Amino acid sequence: GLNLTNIQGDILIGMKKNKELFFFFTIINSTLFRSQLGSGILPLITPTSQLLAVDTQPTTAVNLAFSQRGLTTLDITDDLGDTAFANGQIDNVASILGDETSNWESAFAGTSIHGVFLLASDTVDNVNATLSQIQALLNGSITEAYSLQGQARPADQQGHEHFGFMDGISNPAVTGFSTPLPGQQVIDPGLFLLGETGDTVTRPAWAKDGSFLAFRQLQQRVPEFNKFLVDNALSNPNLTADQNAELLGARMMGRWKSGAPVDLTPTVDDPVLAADPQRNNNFNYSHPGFDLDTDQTHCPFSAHLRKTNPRAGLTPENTANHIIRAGIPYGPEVTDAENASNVSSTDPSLERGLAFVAYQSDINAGFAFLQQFWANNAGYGVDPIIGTDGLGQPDVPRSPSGLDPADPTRIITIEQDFVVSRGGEYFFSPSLSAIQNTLAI
Ligand code: N7H
Repeated sequence: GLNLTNIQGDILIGMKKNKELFFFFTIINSTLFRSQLGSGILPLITPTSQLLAVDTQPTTAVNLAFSQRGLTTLDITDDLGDTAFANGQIDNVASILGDETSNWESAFAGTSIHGVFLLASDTVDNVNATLSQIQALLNGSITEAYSLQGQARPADQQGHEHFGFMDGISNPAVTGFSTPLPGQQVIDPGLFLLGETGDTVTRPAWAKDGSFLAFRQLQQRVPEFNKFLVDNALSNPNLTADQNAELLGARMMGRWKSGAPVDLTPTVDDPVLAADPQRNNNFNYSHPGFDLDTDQTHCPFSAHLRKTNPRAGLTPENTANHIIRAGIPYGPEVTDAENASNVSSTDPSLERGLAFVAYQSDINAGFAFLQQFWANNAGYGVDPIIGTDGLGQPDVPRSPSGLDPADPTRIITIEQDFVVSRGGEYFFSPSLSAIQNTLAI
């Protein structure tokens, strides 16, 4: 089995709290920082084992990860064997990810981010108290480079991202760790943890049981997305106009807002199915007597869910390109004024989106692969949620087919990006023993 007391908790199961602060920092005194890391900070770091049962969960869960620049600042010169990590996310910006660089937060575009503390709790007060404790322990050896406060959406939208869709349903099961639910793909731990079965890259011994964290601040233009659905509502005669708008959104996503998979319930939402973990992930896009290469009556080929994980759509079923997602929404609810105008406010305090977190042992096979070769791939249509033209141009019209079940050849052009990348960074989330024995002095 895996050493769950040594693996940081966010990687395999996620910290799953309603508030999560991403505190990006610059190390200004490497020696002082390293001297405080073992006795001071390490006891606050939450391993996987502590998150498994409610009674062992800390009030505030803490994880810690470093950028390549951060490791270099700490005089850790070993090559971790991942070029994307070594070069930093800015190196991938336009050609691989398709981001428009001018939309990047300046901190992500700059050189000051050495690491990130992930602080998760039920309240912002708890998070801030733990942050103060960390800053006191680090005694002026770091400064804030940037921070992003993630928060679950309110009331019945809890667990749903800002477009309104239930998130966090389909993550892979990890061999030796999780018992797979029906339909859940079972993936070797080495795809997520360095040095475990399935990781074929040569790494320094201390990197074992660490993971690469791909962080992305992804702004969501919610009023624009909603207007698009209304303006392009489908025309199923058995559905109301509202339901036809919902149907279009569900087909773009691959799940209904409830989380029910379109592959299992193609024309109506099914909240009971959505809430049933024995059934809500138990599909692979194939059906008896169904031509997987042409039939889009259930789920469109371009749906976000199908683009980012084609399941049986690839033969043999893909076992190489998987991530574990652990993101959380950020920003406030849509205001009445934004709803009335159908336009997102330009007020920075009203920016909303997804603080996207993906774990993998190989960034070029994980997050970057999914974005570049699947989401941004025009074959079967670019991903209508997160796809870009792959050249770093904003609002380039995308032309997915298959969204209209009545006429799968019909192209419904999307003129606008509903998700705008504000940038991010690649980090390494080391094991607790690596923090103790290699990073600390
Ligand atoms: Fe996606 N969304 O709410 O629109 N995503 N995603 N994602 N995503 C998924 O099944 C969303 C993004 C994946 O195994 C769901 O758990 C939004 C990036 C993968 O079948 C929803 C953004 C990448 C899956 C969303 C965003 C991915 C997945 C369904 C950006 C990788 C699982 C919930 C703002 C490059 C696929 C669920 C599978 C599911 C949304 C970004 C990947 C609702 C809003 C950048 C692998």
